[in-house]
This record gives sequence, structure tokens and C-alpha cells, in this order.
Amino acid sequence: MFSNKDRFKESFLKRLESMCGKGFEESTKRDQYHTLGNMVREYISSKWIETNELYRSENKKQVYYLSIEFLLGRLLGQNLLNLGIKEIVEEGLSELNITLSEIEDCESDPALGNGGLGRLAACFLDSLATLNLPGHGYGIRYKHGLFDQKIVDGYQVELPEQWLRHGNVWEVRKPDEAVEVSFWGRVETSCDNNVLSFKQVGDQKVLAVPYDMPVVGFHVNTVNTLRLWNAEPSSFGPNHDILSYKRETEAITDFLYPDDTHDEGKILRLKQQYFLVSSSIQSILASYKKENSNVRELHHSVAIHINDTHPALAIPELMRILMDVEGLTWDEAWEITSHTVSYTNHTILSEALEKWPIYLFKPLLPRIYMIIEEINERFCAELWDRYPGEWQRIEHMAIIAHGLVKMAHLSIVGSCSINGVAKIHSDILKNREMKPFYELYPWKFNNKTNGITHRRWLLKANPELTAIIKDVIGDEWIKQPEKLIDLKRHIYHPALKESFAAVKRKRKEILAKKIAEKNGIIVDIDSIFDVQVKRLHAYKRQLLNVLHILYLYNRIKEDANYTITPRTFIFGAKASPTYYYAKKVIKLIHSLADKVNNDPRVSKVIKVVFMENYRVSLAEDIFPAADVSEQISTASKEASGTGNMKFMMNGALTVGTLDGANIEIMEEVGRDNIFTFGLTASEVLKYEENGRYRSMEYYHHDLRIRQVVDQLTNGFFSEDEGEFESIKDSLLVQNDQYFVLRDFASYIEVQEKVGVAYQNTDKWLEQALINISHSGFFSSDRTIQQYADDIWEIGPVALKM
Ligand code: 4GP
Repeated sequence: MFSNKDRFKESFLKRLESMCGKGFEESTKRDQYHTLGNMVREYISSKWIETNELYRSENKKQVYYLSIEFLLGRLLGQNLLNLGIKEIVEEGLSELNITLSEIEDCESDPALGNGGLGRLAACFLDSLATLNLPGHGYGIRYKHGLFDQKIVDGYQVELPEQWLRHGNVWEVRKPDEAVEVSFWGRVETSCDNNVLSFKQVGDQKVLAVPYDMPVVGFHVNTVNTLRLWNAEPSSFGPNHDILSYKRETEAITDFLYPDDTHDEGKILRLKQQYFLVSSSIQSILASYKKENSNVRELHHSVAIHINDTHPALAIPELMRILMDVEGLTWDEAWEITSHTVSYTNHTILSEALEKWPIYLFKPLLPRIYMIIEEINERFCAELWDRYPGEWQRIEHMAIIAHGLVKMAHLSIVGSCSINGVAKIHSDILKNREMKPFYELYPWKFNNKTNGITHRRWLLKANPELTAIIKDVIGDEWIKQPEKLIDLKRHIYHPALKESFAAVKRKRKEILAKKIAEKNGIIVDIDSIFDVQVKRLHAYKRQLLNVLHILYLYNRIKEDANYTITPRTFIFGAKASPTYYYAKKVIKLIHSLADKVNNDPRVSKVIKVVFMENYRVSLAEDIFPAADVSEQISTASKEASGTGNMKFMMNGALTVGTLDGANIEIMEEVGRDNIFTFGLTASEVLKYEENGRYRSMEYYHHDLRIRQVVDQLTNGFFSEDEGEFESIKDSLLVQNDQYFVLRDFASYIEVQEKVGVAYQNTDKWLEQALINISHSGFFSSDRTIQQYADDIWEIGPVALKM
């Protein structure tokens, strides 16, 4: 059906009629999307089945990637591209007078993730399949992903996300493979022939039903699986109060990240986590046991990766099943578990390091709690042997302490590998955050610098740039992205610079059109498109960006001779619904935009745009159009960042702190091709240790700072004077935890350099091309190969094309 455009057209029209009961003329774009989606899924099916059969017959080691988030983005375009049938479909559709992008716009963009961690998981799935590696994702099929963001009068309003409203053509429900997950109840212990056994009784059972989605590799036959679990009432549920049982059960997979300010929400999150790991581990074991009789060999055939600590209960759950179901001893089960599970840490922010109060944990998961208690006791005994008398150290490292279960400690103790996501982050883990664990288990710690899939972020998002790279260096780099470096030899060729400039301009025009439609703001295509898109968080310092714009506003207003390279500042960010500060910053960006965009003089040279509801599909429009990439986190706080890599790959220059992967970007492109500023990580950490930073001093001594900080509350903005007081307090009363004022002067200085550099078009284009040439290192194919070789010890299993 996809062999040529005529056959495609014929099948498409036939299928449309049979699926939608309408002729082409009456069909809607959504009908057309559903038809095409179904045809593509069907086309994938045979490869999917063959891949699974091959995995069974070869019986090689496989990896299962457990993650609470998978931020996939739309799949139609990516699948067509990976299957190599995009052109045929485009040609066929054009003969029907429709474009693929119109149809793609009918696909919902599932927001089953918050940001970096979930998008990384999606890139990893793409790379695993493309490298023919047997690796699958396990996650949750949230009915509602991360909220849809609406901006009303400059304030963020959250609406429920509805990705399933029109169904999901990619998923296959597999009720026959459903499993039961137990909550509540109590543990009954019995002793037979001196062997203790444990049974959870009086528990509440929930049915976990898998929905499988195919993960198609690029131009290979491998199709791996993303299995998402849905919670449903079990036929073994209670026989009274059925309605509340149903409601409680379905709530488990209703929302991504339910509000956890109160205990009820905390319990729900913990339920989600256990629901994910228990169903996944049961499913992994069932599939292992089909081909293997001895569970004692599990770790030779199975690797289980936990993406941050959310799936850390995989450790006690695997122990439970190996002991209580399979009848292994503790030592046998521990040997297997601790050689099967590996763990990635994604952040050192203490608020994100999960700790569960025992009083919530123990009643909900009584058997799991018992197992963690024993892991903890044995671990503390080991520590006591190694560090006799060092109570403080032991208390600090314990898995259970002060009424809390510490998930990061559990993850370290129960895993064979712990990795950070950029060199500096892994070093901080080893030398500071997790130092005592590193001293105990140095061999477990390693670094795997993040990566992104160039198939989505270059080939799919920026076909125009892809085409000119192919013209210059051929297409080997598509399979081997490190070969993008070949482009570097050509960066001085005027023709390449010209065509790159034309592509950038075209993409800026496309984005400008969207901005005009959505925001009603007309932006100058010749201005620098300066972009900060990422979650809204104090450490990411959107505020620093805002204060700098405010400073520019003041300069332009006060000095008639002040000149500046025109700039369009573009923001995209969601704030967590309960994060008061972050929501205030969104409001501040809007208030600033009102001031700037409505001032006749200022708006000639700068504009401020906030793009609502930042998500993967919007990102695909933004990255290709950017000139400047804002990566301005407080050094030491951004574990890696991956947006930085997407910008670079699309030829934007980074303005960044020496944080996360920015450092490795600098190492790749050279100091001259990146704009760095601000405190280094060790300077920040030193300040944090010695407590010598006084933001007030910067406020008093730098008039530019005093002016912009005062403007937050002196009536400069038309809002009520108290509106931004909390932001001002964060800078002064709370001593500016993220060093915004400390880095302000240095940020202004580097931004001035950016303005000057942009004026030299020729050089700027060369620098952008250098960034593209070096972006191959940041392909997730490289990252995944490192995980495969060093952590999971898996190799390719390929179907012949
Ligand atoms: C993010 C980190 O903040 C980011 O630096 C990193 O690039 C990304 O993970 C992928 O490793 N963390 C999260 C999170 O998204 O929820 O902790």
C-alpha cells in the first residue's frame, strides 16, 4: 500500500470510505488523519510481530526502560520518516490537494511528561529501535497528561489535557496480558520447615491493562514496544462500595503528577509508582519465563533501567516476586536484583529527591515496606562493619531515617549502575551529593551525557536544513550523526552560508506567522530571535532574562542615542500548578511584554513574546527559527539540559552558564563559538557552603540592578504594586538563592557581545554552522550506545531489511 504514490492513493481512498463511511469529498481532516494513521500502523504491524518473534527466538539480553514520563510528541510524521515512506505519502496526498502537515495537525500531541526527563526517554526509545537494540519502554497511560496552558490576562490557567479525546491510532490494547497489582491489606507470615513465607491479605486489587505502542527504528526493520499501563477495576475487587473502588482505581492513571501538597495526593503518586513497577516487572518476568526456565539467570537476559527514582520500587518489587512467588532466598533474590537494575539521576535539587513518609508508605504497600526495611537493615549492617562507630555517616546514608523512605538511597543500594546525565553533573554526584555512596561503591558510578534524536529535531523538525546539509556532505551523517562534523570543512563557502541564512530566514518567517496568529504581535524577521523555552523554574532563571529585557527597556527610554541590535525575546514555559513563584514569573513576562510591545520607541527594536502551551509540536517550530539559545541556569543546578542540544543542532548560538551539558557544548565548538557568562559551578557551591553571598550588596552597588528590582514594585507595571513583591523578596529578603543579581552584570555584558556579533552576519553564520557540525556528539544514538555497552550489556538483534 506504500510501494508507490498511486497504490497509496488508491488504498487511502478505499480505506477512508470503509473506515469513515464517507467519500473523500465529505471527509474531514480528522477522518483523513485516522485513515492514514491506521494504514501506517497496519504497515508497521508485520515488522512489529517479526521483531518480537526474533527477540524470542534469539533470546538475547533485553533492556526495559521504566519511566513515569514519556514525552513522545506526535507520531505520524516521525513514523512515516522512519519507515521511509514519507515522500510517497506526501506525493499521493498532494494529488488529492492536501498536505501532510494539515493532516498531522489533527494528531494530538500527548503531554505524558513534564520536560527533560520525559523527552529524554522518548529520544532513547527512538535510538534503541534505530540501533536495532532490544529495548522497550514501560510507562503509564495517563488519561490526562500535563495540563494545557492557557494565558488569561497574563496569568497561567490550567486546563485538563485531552490527548485521548479522539482515540489513539497507535495503541493496541492487550487485555489478555493484564496483571493484578495489590494495595493496602496486611502481611501474614507463616513458617514451614523453618522457611518463612509472606502473604499480603485483605488487599485491594487493581487490574493493570497494557496498551502497546510500536516504536519504529529509522530505516531498519526493528519495531520495539512502548507499553503503557491503564488502571481498571479488577474482578477480584471488593464486593461492596463498588463505585468508590472504581473511582479510586481509575484515579491511578487519570493524571500525570497529581497535586501532592496533601497526603491524599502523595498516596496517589506513590500508588502510580507502584502500579507502574509492579505491572511492568510482572510483565517482564512473564515474557522472560516464556523462553527461560531458570529465574536465577534473569540478570543475564534482562536489564531494568529506572529513569530517576520514580520507578525505584522496581527493586523491592523484584525482590518480592523472586522470593514470595518464585521461592528464592533473600541472598539469591538480592544477587539477581542488584545485578538487573540500573539507575539514572536527573537532578540534584533537593525538592526533587523523593522521600516518602513511612506513615503513608507502610499501610499502602505493607510487603514492599517490609522488604525495604530489610534492605535497609542489611545495608546499615554493612556500613557498620565498614565504618564502625560512625553513627552519623550511617544515619545519613540509611534508606529509612527520620520517618522517611529515601528513594535515591534505595536506588543506589539496589542498582548495579548509577549515572548522571552530563560530566559536571556526574562529578557533582560523586564528589558532593552522593559522595559517601561513591566512596562505598565507586565502581557503580558513571556518566552518560544526554543526547537527542536528530531524526526528530533535525530531519523532521527542519527538513530545509536537512536538505542543505545533504547537498554539501551527502547523507552518511543521517545514520552516523557524528559525521555532521564533515560540514565543518565547508563553513567558509559562501554558497553554504547563503543557503543556511535563507533556511533560517524562512523558518523565522514561519514562526513569525504563528506568533502573529496566536499572539497578535508582529515581529521583525531581521531581529535576533532570542529564545528561552523550558519548564519555568527559579533555577533556570527566566527571571534573569526578564530583568535584562527590563534593563534594555530602561536604556532605550533614557538614552536617545542608545543603539541596539534588534531582538525578539521569545519565551515558552509551563509552571507547575502549585508553584506560586513560577506562575508569578509568567505574569511578569506578560506585563513586561505589554510595556515593551506597546511602547512606540522601544517596540521598534525589541519585542517580547510568550508562546502559550509549550509542548513538543510547538518546539519543532521554535528550534529551527532560533538565533540565540538561552541556557542560563545557576551553575551546578541544571543536570544537563537537552534543549541546548536541539538549538545547537539547528544552528542557534548558546548564551549560557558553565552548567550541565553547556560545558560539553563549549568543549565541542570551542570558546569562540558560544557565549558564556556568570559564576562557575564551584563558585556557586562555595558560596552555598560559606554563606558569604549578600544579594543586597549587588542591589545597592549596581544602579542598573537597583532600578530593575525597584521597578517590580514601584508602580512601573500597571498591575497592583504588590503583584511582583514576592519576586522582589526572592531577590532581596530571601537573598537570591539562584544568584540572579550576582550574575546580572556579567549577563548584560555577554548579551552586548551577542548583539555586536550578530551584526557581523558572515561570521555569525560560520559560528552557527560550526555549532551544527559539532552537534553529532549530542545524538542520543551515541548516548544509547554507551548505555548499551557499559550499563546494560546488550547488543543489536537485527532483522534483515
Ligand atoms: C531534567 C534535568 O533538569 C535536565 O537537566 C536534564 O537534561 C533532563 O532531566 C534529562 O536528563 N530533569 C527533569 C526532572 O526533567 O523531572 O527531574
